[in-house]
Amino acid sequence: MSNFRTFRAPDTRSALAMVKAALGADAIILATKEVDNGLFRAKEIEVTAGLPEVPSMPRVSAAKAYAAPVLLPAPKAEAPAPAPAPRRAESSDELQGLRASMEEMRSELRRMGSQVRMERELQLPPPAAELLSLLINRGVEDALAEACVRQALEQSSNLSRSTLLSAVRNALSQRVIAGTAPWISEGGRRRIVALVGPTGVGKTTSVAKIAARALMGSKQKVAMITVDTYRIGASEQLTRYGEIMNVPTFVARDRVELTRAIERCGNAELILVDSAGRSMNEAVARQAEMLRSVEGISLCLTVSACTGPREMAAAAERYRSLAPEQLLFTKVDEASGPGSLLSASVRIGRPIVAVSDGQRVPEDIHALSGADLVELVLGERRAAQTAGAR
Ligand SMILES: Nc1nc2c(ncn2[C@@H]2O[C@H](COP(=O)(O)OP(=O)(O)OP(=O)(O)O)[C@@H](O)[C@H]2O)c(=O)[nH]1
Ligand SMILES: [Mg+2]
Repeated sequence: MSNFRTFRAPDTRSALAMVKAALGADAIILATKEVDNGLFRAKEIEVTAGLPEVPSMPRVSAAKAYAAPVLLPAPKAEAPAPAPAPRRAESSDELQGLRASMEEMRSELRRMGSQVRMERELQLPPPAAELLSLLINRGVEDALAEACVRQALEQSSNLSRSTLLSAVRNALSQRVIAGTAPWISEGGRRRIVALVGPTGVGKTTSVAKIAARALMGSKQKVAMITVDTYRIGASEQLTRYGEIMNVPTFVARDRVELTRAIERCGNAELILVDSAGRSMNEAVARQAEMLRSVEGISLCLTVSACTGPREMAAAAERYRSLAPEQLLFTKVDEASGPGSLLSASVRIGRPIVAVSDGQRVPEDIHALSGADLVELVLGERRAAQTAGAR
């Protein structure tokens, strides 16, 4: 690192703007602190920043540099024009590494900016502001994240980061609701579970995963029904899984056909219903009305964990009228901050019965305990690594 410089401004935003103007977007922030200027002058924010050192070019001796074979006789009268300086060929790996560390620096800059803002605007002590910023970066809705951090502050005997973190863990686990996985047998009692939710989140794949788990794990009798006659090829997708697993699979276009299909499932202990992903509220309501005509059916709202907090809140509101009994989160493997699953569960007040973290059927689906879900939200562990992954 070279060119250390300090910048002072009345607030963080202006100080960071000064850093950017003087050192450019690649500047690395080394430290920020509040400077008390005494009784008669306002406090200031001091930022120390520097620029990463650019790796120097390897030195090449003049003799070596001109050692290329001479194809034409050199002109006698004039001195030979200097050959271009040898340039080191950057490998694409090096460039990629450089780009990744620049991106890291930028996000660190953003994180520190938002942390300092939280310290000042929400009047939080630094470790609490850091944990709040962590939760928000992990996708937890702002208000929920703040409530957890404030609760942690009230219950912590001291303000060390580790004490606060365990209090935040506590606050999160009081809110997260873990449920029983749909593939767990309830002693022979018939269960009918329909997966509903936005388009393309992984409903059909999850139906196949759950069916395979129930078949393999507890040797239950399983049947599948699809009411997705909206999208071309949708019913074939489930039917194909049915053929591979040797599970009876039916297609139902309306209420009457659905009732008939349930009858045809015979003595199946678990009946899984796949539905069409719809984005329009009326379409969602129409489909729900058809599904609710089945006595004892349980709706499992399936949402991708990649959905950001705002979109997740909107999806939770859109499907709230369906009164889903359970929640299933998919694509946890692709989510940089799966914290929005916590907010959705809190909004709807329903348990998370499974999370899916990949495309493999049936490996990539897990039932997590409340504690495991908290670790997933905090980014301490991946779904498949959680101690309780079943
Ligand atoms: N990375 C990842 N991909 C997944 C996961 N679950 C499903 N997918 C993939 O997501 C894509 C869509 O999956 P589908 O099961 O067809 O989704 P759907 O919700 O049934 O889609 P519609 O019926 O069109 O609404 C497929 O490529 C799946 O392999 C998951 O947990 N992680
Ligand atoms: Mg589907």
